[in-house]
Amino acid sequence: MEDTCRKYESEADKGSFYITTPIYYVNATPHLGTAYTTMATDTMARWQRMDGKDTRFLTGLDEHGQKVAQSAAAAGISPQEWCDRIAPKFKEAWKALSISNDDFIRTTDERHMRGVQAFWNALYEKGYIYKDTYDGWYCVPEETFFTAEQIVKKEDGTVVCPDCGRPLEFVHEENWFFKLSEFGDKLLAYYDEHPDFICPTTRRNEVISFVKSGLKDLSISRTTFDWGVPLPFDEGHVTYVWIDALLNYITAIGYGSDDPADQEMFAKYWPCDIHYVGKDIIRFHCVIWPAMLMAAGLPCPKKVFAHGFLLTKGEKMSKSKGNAVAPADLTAIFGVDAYRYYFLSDVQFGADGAISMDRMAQVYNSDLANQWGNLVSRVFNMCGKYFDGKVPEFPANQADAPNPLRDIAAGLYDRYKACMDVVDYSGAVAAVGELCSAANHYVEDSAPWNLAKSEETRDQLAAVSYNALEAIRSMALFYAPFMPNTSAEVFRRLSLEGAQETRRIQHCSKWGKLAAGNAVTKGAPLFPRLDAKVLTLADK
Ligand code: ME8
Repeated sequence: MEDTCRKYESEADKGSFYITTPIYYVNATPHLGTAYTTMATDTMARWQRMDGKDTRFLTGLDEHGQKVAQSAAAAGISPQEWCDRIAPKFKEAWKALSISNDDFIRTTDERHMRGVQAFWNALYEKGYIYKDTYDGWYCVPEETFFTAEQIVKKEDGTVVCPDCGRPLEFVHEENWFFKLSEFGDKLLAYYDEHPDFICPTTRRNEVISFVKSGLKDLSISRTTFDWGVPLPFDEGHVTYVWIDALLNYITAIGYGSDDPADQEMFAKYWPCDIHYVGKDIIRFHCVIWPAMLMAAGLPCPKKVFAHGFLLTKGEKMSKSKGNAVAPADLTAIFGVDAYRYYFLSDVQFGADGAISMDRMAQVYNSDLANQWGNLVSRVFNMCGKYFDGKVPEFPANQADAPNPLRDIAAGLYDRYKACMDVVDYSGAVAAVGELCSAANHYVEDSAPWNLAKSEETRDQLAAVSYNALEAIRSMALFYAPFMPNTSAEVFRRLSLEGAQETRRIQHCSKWGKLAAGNAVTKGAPLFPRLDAKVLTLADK
């Protein structure tokens, strides 16, 4: 991956790993776009756990702000009721996609509101806020302020958002302001000293030139509505929703709490290892967020990785564009694991990716049905037929025979880890795919059906079968962060139930750990070939 970044290793490695998704607005239900970030985060979190890191994976919901207040009012219910109706839909959708988050924060949680207020007090004490009048434009759907220089005026006189093209509101309010303008040089110095902070590199360049163009102070409280976290020292003001939302990353791990257990958690996990975000919200995460943390005297995150957009017919998928597809519509056709595999392997993480049903079907059939699924079926069948459904002993007299699978598997951990270290999912998957395709060729070339014809070649048959089974065990380990359910199933069939829960993948993936005598169950195909009729339906 050329346009990438270096590793996210910190000088003081605490053995912990903290990773987050954005917290999603509750004005929409989960769609392929929000699911994409969440799956990518899940895959990285699963990998870090398997690789021995004490991992914390946070996701959640952004429940305050004008947009949510307006949606609730239009539905004739209170904003809290609105949030309470949407929140379970996210939780269910993530569960259905096998998302293994350790926590789920909602900005209406008491722990969060308390933390936000503690943060206000810190900013106040450190002198980074002041009160003034805001006269300017506001985009409610994006919850973003725009200056007169940034807005777009249409021919009919309407003023629209430069980002999303929707009409802007003019706001005249007395607000609290954050002295963001004081942080330009400090931010540039931080980017300079931490070249890996913003990834991929294109985004880093974009942020640097934005900061160099000059930062203005930011309005961070609102007074014309009340759906937000109240200021601890100024009644009638609620926190600007982006300030509220960004703070979730620290309130969820105990910021603002007096409880020693919370404080310990904060010390363990902060600063965050990676914030995953879409490229739409990079400035909030790479400019405003680190400036807020610097103002409060807290360390900045180690990395923000901004991925691209999933597009349908060339447009970003989103609720407002009316082109949102629910993950369940695709998992019903492809299954959860194939869905996860496709988006993480075929779309280069960082770049935009078109959502194509045809391409999904192609990848499903070639990589999963014909390669991974086929390999497991044929090797487990072989084991049933020739070795009574048991892992054969590897014959000592075969130790010096060429063993291409062992050779490939020997370097797999290093190759895979090197890719995951730079957030290259496609590369990590390709490293496992190489072993998979080699194993299919190996079985084909070794012709076990011929070896089975004579007692003289019985040892060779046992060696071929053992090697193929052992390669499968290794692949199931490395595929587990991407396809956790399939790996769990492969391990069940190998009588190694739960092997994907390991915290020591480097050790467990060492060649030869598969014990002879383990029962091997054949089972149904892991990835049945897709019915052409189903695909025609799906494309409509
Ligand atoms: O921005 N392709 O929430 P949001 C890829 N609440 N990713 C997409 C996508 C697409 N078509 N559509 C959405 C907010 N996403 C704030 C965040 S965080 C402190 C506050 C993903 O519900 C992507 O990660 O609009 C994007 O950044 C995020 O959803 C925006 O979610």
